[in-house]
Amino acid sequence: MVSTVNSTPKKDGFRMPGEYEKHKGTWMLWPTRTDTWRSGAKPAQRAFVEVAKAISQFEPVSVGVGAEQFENARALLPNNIRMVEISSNDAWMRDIGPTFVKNDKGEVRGVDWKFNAWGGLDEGLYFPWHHDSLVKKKVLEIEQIDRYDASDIVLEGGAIAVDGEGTVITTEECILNKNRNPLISKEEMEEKLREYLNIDKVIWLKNGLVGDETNGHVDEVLFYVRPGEVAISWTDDPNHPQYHVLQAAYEQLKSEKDAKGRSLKIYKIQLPEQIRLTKEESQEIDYDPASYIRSTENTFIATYINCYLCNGAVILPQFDDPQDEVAIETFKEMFPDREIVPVYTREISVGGGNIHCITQQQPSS
Ligand code: KQY
Repeated sequence: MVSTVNSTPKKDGFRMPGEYEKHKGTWMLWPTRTDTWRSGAKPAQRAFVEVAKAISQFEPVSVGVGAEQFENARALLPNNIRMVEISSNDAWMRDIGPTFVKNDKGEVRGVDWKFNAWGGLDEGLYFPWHHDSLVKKKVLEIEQIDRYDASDIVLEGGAIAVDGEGTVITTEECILNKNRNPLISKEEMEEKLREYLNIDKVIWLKNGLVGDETNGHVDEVLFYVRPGEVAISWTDDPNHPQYHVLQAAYEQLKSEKDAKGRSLKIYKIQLPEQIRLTKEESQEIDYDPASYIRSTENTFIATYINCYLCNGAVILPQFDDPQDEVAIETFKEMFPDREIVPVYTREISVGGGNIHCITQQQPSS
Protein backbone atom coordinates (compact mmCIF):
# COMPACT_ATOMS: atom_id res chain seq x y z
CA MET A 1 0.00 0.00 0.00
CA VAL A 2 1.24 3.50 -0.85
CA SER A 3 0.95 6.18 1.86
CA THR A 4 1.46 9.90 2.00
CA VAL A 5 4.01 10.38 4.74
CA ASN A 6 3.13 13.19 7.13
CA SER A 7 6.73 14.39 7.52
CA THR A 8 9.61 15.59 5.33
CA PRO A 9 12.55 13.73 3.76
CA LYS A 10 15.02 15.57 6.00
CA LYS A 11 13.21 14.57 9.19
CA ASP A 12 13.11 10.95 7.99
CA GLY A 13 16.72 10.76 6.74
CA PHE A 14 15.89 10.68 2.99
CA ARG A 15 17.91 12.79 0.50
CA MET A 16 17.78 13.38 -3.24
CA PRO A 17 20.72 11.42 -4.73
CA GLY A 18 22.97 12.93 -7.42
CA GLU A 19 21.99 11.91 -10.94
CA TYR A 20 25.34 10.10 -11.22
CA GLU A 21 24.36 7.65 -8.45
CA LYS A 22 22.97 4.22 -9.39
CA HIS A 23 19.49 4.20 -10.96
CA LYS A 24 16.78 1.56 -10.84
CA GLY A 25 15.59 3.03 -14.11
CA THR A 26 14.39 6.03 -16.07
CA TRP A 27 10.90 7.42 -16.55
CA MET A 28 9.73 9.25 -19.67
CA LEU A 29 6.42 10.35 -21.22
CA TRP A 30 5.13 10.20 -24.78
CA PRO A 31 4.82 13.52 -26.71
CA THR A 32 1.53 14.22 -28.48
CA ARG A 33 0.58 17.91 -28.08
CA THR A 34 0.22 19.46 -31.49
CA ASP A 35 0.54 23.01 -30.10
CA THR A 36 3.99 22.13 -28.71
CA TRP A 37 5.27 19.63 -31.26
CA ARG A 38 5.15 20.20 -34.99
CA SER A 39 3.74 17.89 -37.60
CA GLY A 40 1.42 15.92 -35.33
CA ALA A 41 4.33 15.38 -32.90
CA LYS A 42 5.80 12.77 -35.26
CA PRO A 43 9.36 14.19 -35.48
CA ALA A 44 9.39 14.62 -31.67
CA GLN A 45 8.14 11.06 -31.17
CA ARG A 46 11.02 9.78 -33.29
CA ALA A 47 13.52 11.77 -31.21
CA PHE A 48 11.98 10.50 -27.93
CA VAL A 49 12.26 6.94 -29.25
CA GLU A 50 15.97 7.45 -29.96
CA VAL A 51 16.53 8.84 -26.44
CA ALA A 52 14.60 5.94 -24.86
CA LYS A 53 16.54 3.39 -26.94
CA ALA A 54 19.87 4.97 -25.98
CA ILE A 55 19.08 4.92 -22.25
CA SER A 56 17.64 1.40 -22.39
CA GLN A 57 21.07 0.04 -23.34
CA PHE A 58 22.12 0.92 -19.79
CA GLU A 59 19.04 0.70 -17.53
CA PRO A 60 15.32 -0.08 -17.67
CA VAL A 61 13.14 2.63 -19.24
CA SER A 62 9.41 3.14 -18.58
CA VAL A 63 7.35 5.40 -20.83
CA GLY A 64 3.98 6.79 -19.75
CA VAL A 65 1.52 7.12 -22.63
CA GLY A 66 -2.17 8.09 -22.87
CA ALA A 67 -4.73 5.53 -24.10
CA GLU A 68 -5.22 7.11 -27.54
CA GLN A 69 -1.52 6.80 -28.46
CA PHE A 70 -0.82 3.48 -26.76
CA GLU A 71 -0.72 1.33 -29.90
CA ASN A 72 1.27 3.88 -31.89
CA ALA A 73 3.84 4.31 -29.12
CA ARG A 74 4.09 0.52 -28.69
CA ALA A 75 4.74 0.15 -32.39
CA LEU A 76 7.54 2.73 -32.30
CA LEU A 77 9.21 1.78 -29.01
CA PRO A 78 11.26 -1.42 -28.81
CA ASN A 79 9.89 -4.18 -26.58
CA ASN A 80 12.60 -3.84 -23.95
CA ILE A 81 11.03 -0.48 -23.07
CA ARG A 82 8.15 -0.78 -20.62
CA MET A 83 5.01 1.15 -21.47
CA VAL A 84 2.44 2.13 -18.88
CA GLU A 85 -0.80 3.97 -19.45
CA ILE A 86 -0.44 7.43 -17.90
CA SER A 87 -2.30 10.46 -19.23
CA SER A 88 -0.30 13.68 -19.36
CA ASN A 89 -0.78 17.11 -20.94
CA ASP A 90 2.77 17.16 -22.30
CA ALA A 91 5.88 15.04 -22.00
CA TRP A 92 8.43 16.68 -19.65
CA MET A 93 8.98 13.95 -17.05
CA ARG A 94 11.78 15.94 -15.37
CA ASP A 95 9.24 18.55 -14.34
CA ILE A 96 6.07 16.51 -14.12
CA GLY A 97 7.48 13.36 -12.51
CA PRO A 98 8.30 12.85 -8.83
CA THR A 99 11.62 13.80 -7.28
CA PHE A 100 12.87 10.55 -5.78
CA VAL A 101 14.61 10.57 -2.41
CA LYS A 102 16.44 7.73 -0.70
CA ASN A 103 17.69 6.81 2.79
CA ASP A 104 20.81 4.94 3.95
CA LYS A 105 18.89 1.65 4.03
CA GLY A 106 18.13 2.04 0.32
CA GLU A 107 14.44 2.84 0.83
CA VAL A 108 13.05 5.19 -1.82
CA ARG A 109 10.21 7.71 -1.55
CA GLY A 110 8.89 10.43 -3.88
CA VAL A 111 8.31 14.15 -3.48
CA ASP A 112 5.10 15.46 -5.06
CA TRP A 113 5.63 19.18 -5.71
CA LYS A 114 2.89 21.38 -7.06
CA PHE A 115 3.00 21.87 -10.84
CA ASN A 116 1.50 24.90 -12.65
CA ALA A 117 2.67 24.43 -16.27
CA TRP A 118 5.69 26.73 -15.80
CA GLY A 119 3.82 29.83 -14.70
CA GLY A 120 0.13 29.26 -13.99
CA LEU A 121 -2.94 30.66 -15.67
CA ASP A 122 -1.41 33.95 -16.79
CA GLU A 123 2.12 32.96 -17.73
CA GLY A 124 2.07 29.18 -18.03
CA LEU A 125 2.87 27.40 -21.30
CA TYR A 126 -0.54 25.79 -21.75
CA PHE A 127 -3.90 25.15 -20.09
CA PRO A 128 -5.13 22.87 -18.61
CA TRP A 129 -2.45 20.80 -16.85
CA HIS A 130 -4.67 18.55 -14.73
CA HIS A 131 -3.22 15.31 -16.14
CA ASP A 132 0.36 16.49 -15.57
CA SER A 133 -0.50 17.22 -11.95
CA LEU A 134 -1.35 13.57 -11.31
CA VAL A 135 1.71 12.02 -12.97
CA LYS A 136 3.83 12.03 -9.80
CA LYS A 137 1.14 10.19 -7.85
CA LYS A 138 0.64 7.68 -10.67
CA VAL A 139 4.35 6.88 -10.99
CA LEU A 140 4.57 6.38 -7.22
CA GLU A 141 1.50 4.10 -7.28
CA ILE A 142 2.97 2.01 -10.08
CA GLU A 143 6.24 1.67 -8.20
CA GLN A 144 4.47 1.29 -4.80
CA ILE A 145 6.57 4.08 -3.34
CA ASP A 146 5.47 6.33 -0.47
CA ARG A 147 4.93 10.01 -1.17
CA TYR A 148 5.76 13.32 0.48
CA ASP A 149 3.14 15.99 -0.18
CA ALA A 150 5.04 19.15 -1.17
CA SER A 151 2.05 20.86 -2.73
CA ASP A 152 2.79 24.00 -0.72
CA ILE A 153 5.42 24.96 -3.31
CA VAL A 154 5.51 25.03 -7.08
CA LEU A 155 8.70 23.41 -8.29
CA GLU A 156 9.86 21.56 -11.39
CA GLY A 157 12.71 19.04 -11.45
CA GLY A 158 14.52 21.07 -14.11
CA ALA A 159 14.78 23.95 -11.65
CA ILE A 160 17.15 22.12 -9.27
CA ALA A 161 20.58 20.51 -9.55
CA VAL A 162 21.74 18.55 -6.49
CA ASP A 163 25.10 16.99 -5.72
CA GLY A 164 23.57 14.34 -3.41
CA GLU A 165 25.93 15.55 -0.69
CA GLY A 166 23.98 18.46 0.72
CA THR A 167 24.06 21.11 -2.04
CA VAL A 168 21.40 22.32 -4.45
CA ILE A 169 21.91 24.90 -7.21
CA THR A 170 18.85 26.77 -8.46
CA THR A 171 17.83 30.15 -9.88
CA GLU A 172 15.92 32.98 -8.24
CA GLU A 173 14.36 33.77 -11.60
CA CYS A 174 12.51 30.46 -11.59
CA ILE A 175 11.57 29.32 -8.14
CA LEU A 176 11.10 32.76 -6.57
CA ASN A 177 9.14 33.93 -9.61
CA LYS A 178 5.74 35.42 -8.77
CA ASN A 179 4.27 33.05 -11.36
CA ARG A 180 5.43 30.08 -9.22
CA ASN A 181 5.61 30.99 -5.54
CA PRO A 182 4.41 34.58 -5.06
CA LEU A 183 3.94 34.33 -1.30
CA ILE A 184 7.17 32.56 -0.36
CA SER A 185 10.27 34.52 0.65
CA LYS A 186 13.79 33.44 -0.27
CA GLU A 187 14.42 32.34 3.34
CA GLU A 188 11.20 30.30 3.42
CA MET A 189 12.08 28.71 0.09
CA GLU A 190 15.53 27.73 1.41
CA GLU A 191 13.83 26.08 4.34
CA LYS A 192 11.51 24.13 2.03
CA LEU A 193 14.44 22.96 -0.10
CA ARG A 194 16.33 21.91 3.03
CA GLU A 195 13.35 19.87 4.19
CA TYR A 196 12.28 18.25 0.90
CA LEU A 197 15.69 17.62 -0.67
CA ASN A 198 17.58 17.23 2.61
CA ILE A 199 20.29 19.71 1.68
CA ASP A 200 22.34 22.10 3.81
CA LYS A 201 23.36 24.65 1.22
CA VAL A 202 21.46 26.46 -1.53
CA ILE A 203 23.53 28.15 -4.24
CA TRP A 204 21.24 30.78 -5.75
CA LEU A 205 22.04 31.89 -9.29
CA LYS A 206 20.15 35.00 -10.19
CA ASN A 207 19.05 33.97 -13.70
CA GLY A 208 18.80 31.07 -16.10
CA LEU A 209 19.33 31.41 -19.85
CA VAL A 210 17.81 34.33 -21.72
CA GLY A 211 14.60 33.39 -23.53
CA ASP A 212 14.10 30.12 -21.65
CA GLU A 213 10.36 29.51 -21.64
CA THR A 214 10.64 27.88 -18.20
CA ASN A 215 11.80 31.17 -16.62
CA GLY A 216 15.35 30.08 -16.04
CA HIS A 217 15.61 26.37 -15.34
CA VAL A 218 19.04 25.59 -13.99
CA ASP A 219 19.26 22.42 -16.11
CA GLU A 220 19.94 24.56 -19.21
CA VAL A 221 22.73 26.39 -17.36
CA LEU A 222 24.67 23.64 -15.62
CA PHE A 223 24.71 20.09 -14.29
CA TYR A 224 26.67 18.22 -11.65
CA VAL A 225 29.34 16.01 -13.24
CA ARG A 226 30.15 14.57 -9.81
CA PRO A 227 30.27 16.05 -6.29
CA GLY A 228 32.37 19.23 -6.35
CA GLU A 229 32.34 19.48 -10.18
CA VAL A 230 29.86 21.19 -12.48
CA ALA A 231 29.70 21.74 -16.23
CA ILE A 232 28.26 25.03 -17.44
CA SER A 233 26.88 26.23 -20.80
CA TRP A 234 29.41 28.66 -22.26
CA THR A 235 30.16 31.19 -24.97
CA ASP A 236 33.24 33.36 -25.46
CA ASP A 237 31.36 35.69 -27.79
CA PRO A 238 30.49 38.94 -25.95
CA ASN A 239 27.71 39.57 -28.50
CA HIS A 240 25.99 36.24 -27.81
CA PRO A 241 22.62 36.73 -26.05
CA GLN A 242 23.69 34.28 -23.31
CA TYR A 243 27.15 35.82 -22.72
CA HIS A 244 26.34 38.04 -19.74
CA VAL A 245 24.16 35.59 -17.87
CA LEU A 246 26.77 32.85 -18.21
CA GLN A 247 29.65 35.13 -17.20
CA ALA A 248 27.68 36.10 -14.09
CA ALA A 249 26.92 32.47 -13.23
CA TYR A 250 30.56 31.47 -13.73
CA GLU A 251 31.95 34.33 -11.63
CA GLN A 252 29.56 33.49 -8.83
CA LEU A 253 30.21 29.74 -8.94
CA LYS A 254 33.97 30.36 -8.81
CA SER A 255 33.59 31.97 -5.41
CA GLU A 256 30.95 29.62 -3.95
CA LYS A 257 31.61 26.77 -1.54
CA ASP A 258 29.34 23.72 -1.49
CA ALA A 259 27.79 22.11 1.61
CA LYS A 260 31.02 20.21 2.24
CA GLY A 261 33.10 23.40 2.06
CA ARG A 262 34.58 22.54 -1.39
CA SER A 263 35.22 25.08 -4.15
CA LEU A 264 33.67 23.93 -7.42
CA LYS A 265 35.63 22.69 -10.40
CA ILE A 266 33.85 24.17 -13.44
CA TYR A 267 33.95 22.79 -17.00
CA LYS A 268 32.89 25.24 -19.71
CA ILE A 269 30.92 23.64 -22.56
CA GLN A 270 30.60 25.88 -25.62
CA LEU A 271 27.06 26.36 -26.91
CA PRO A 272 26.19 25.23 -30.43
CA GLU A 273 24.29 27.59 -32.76
CA GLN A 274 20.89 28.35 -31.20
CA ILE A 275 17.81 27.02 -32.99
CA ARG A 276 14.99 28.62 -34.95
CA LEU A 277 11.97 27.04 -36.59
CA THR A 278 11.59 27.49 -40.31
CA LYS A 279 8.36 29.09 -41.54
CA GLU A 280 7.14 25.68 -42.76
CA GLU A 281 7.93 24.07 -39.41
CA SER A 282 6.17 26.76 -37.38
CA GLN A 283 3.12 26.41 -39.63
CA GLU A 284 2.99 22.75 -38.65
CA ILE A 285 2.31 23.72 -35.02
CA ASP A 286 -1.34 24.11 -33.98
CA TYR A 287 -2.42 27.48 -32.66
CA ASP A 288 -4.01 27.60 -29.22
CA PRO A 289 -4.55 30.95 -27.52
CA ALA A 290 -3.68 29.44 -24.13
CA SER A 291 -0.34 28.06 -25.33
CA TYR A 292 3.16 29.42 -25.76
CA ILE A 293 3.56 30.59 -29.35
CA ARG A 294 6.33 28.82 -31.28
CA SER A 295 7.08 31.01 -34.28
CA THR A 296 10.06 31.80 -36.49
CA GLU A 297 10.74 34.73 -34.12
CA ASN A 298 11.65 32.47 -31.18
CA THR A 299 15.15 31.29 -30.48
CA PHE A 300 15.15 27.85 -28.89
CA ILE A 301 17.91 26.91 -26.50
CA ALA A 302 20.44 24.37 -27.67
CA THR A 303 22.98 23.21 -25.07
CA TYR A 304 24.88 20.00 -24.36
CA ILE A 305 24.32 20.71 -20.64
CA ASN A 306 20.77 19.33 -20.87
CA CYS A 307 22.23 15.82 -21.10
CA TYR A 308 21.26 12.82 -18.95
CA LEU A 309 23.47 10.67 -16.74
CA CYS A 310 22.30 7.05 -16.60
CA ASN A 311 24.06 3.92 -15.34
CA GLY A 312 27.46 3.85 -17.02
CA ALA A 313 26.63 6.44 -19.70
CA VAL A 314 25.85 10.03 -20.58
CA ILE A 315 23.15 10.58 -23.21
CA LEU A 316 24.30 13.71 -25.00
CA PRO A 317 22.18 16.03 -27.19
CA GLN A 318 23.43 16.65 -30.72
CA PHE A 319 22.35 19.42 -33.08
CA ASP A 320 24.16 18.71 -36.35
CA ASP A 321 26.54 21.51 -35.38
CA PRO A 322 30.36 21.74 -35.55
CA GLN A 323 30.38 21.95 -31.71
CA ASP A 324 28.84 18.45 -31.47
CA GLU A 325 32.22 16.74 -31.94
CA VAL A 326 33.93 19.10 -29.51
CA ALA A 327 31.28 18.36 -26.89
CA ILE A 328 31.67 14.60 -27.38
CA GLU A 329 35.44 14.85 -26.83
CA THR A 330 35.07 17.09 -23.77
CA PHE A 331 32.45 14.78 -22.26
CA LYS A 332 34.77 11.79 -22.81
CA GLU A 333 37.42 13.64 -20.79
CA MET A 334 34.94 14.63 -18.07
CA PHE A 335 33.57 11.09 -17.82
CA PRO A 336 36.42 8.60 -18.41
CA ASP A 337 34.31 5.80 -16.86
CA ARG A 338 31.09 6.40 -18.78
CA GLU A 339 30.12 5.77 -22.35
CA ILE A 340 29.13 8.95 -24.21
CA VAL A 341 26.05 8.29 -26.36
CA PRO A 342 25.16 11.11 -28.77
CA VAL A 343 21.52 11.48 -29.85
CA TYR A 344 20.24 14.05 -32.38
CA THR A 345 17.60 16.05 -30.48
CA ARG A 346 16.83 19.27 -32.36
CA GLU A 347 13.14 18.32 -32.37
CA ILE A 348 13.11 18.24 -28.57
CA SER A 349 14.80 21.66 -28.37
CA VAL A 350 12.05 23.30 -30.37
CA GLY A 351 9.56 22.03 -27.76
CA GLY A 352 11.51 23.97 -25.13
CA GLY A 353 13.89 21.47 -23.55
CA ASN A 354 16.14 18.52 -24.20
CA ILE A 355 17.12 15.05 -22.93
CA HIS A 356 17.34 16.06 -19.27
CA CYS A 357 13.90 17.68 -19.40
CA ILE A 358 12.19 14.57 -20.76
CA THR A 359 13.72 12.06 -18.32
CA GLN A 360 13.52 11.38 -14.59
CA GLN A 361 15.80 8.97 -12.78
CA GLN A 362 14.49 6.56 -10.16
CA PRO A 363 17.33 5.65 -7.79
CA SER A 364 18.14 2.02 -7.09
CA SER A 365 17.21 0.76 -3.65
O1 KQY B 1 13.28 20.70 -17.57
C1 KQY B 1 13.17 21.50 -18.45
N1 KQY B 1 14.10 22.45 -18.65
C2 KQY B 1 11.80 21.53 -19.08
C3 KQY B 1 11.47 22.18 -20.29
C4 KQY B 1 9.97 22.33 -20.38
C5 KQY B 1 9.55 23.00 -21.62
C6 KQY B 1 8.08 23.10 -21.78
N2 KQY B 1 7.68 23.41 -23.11
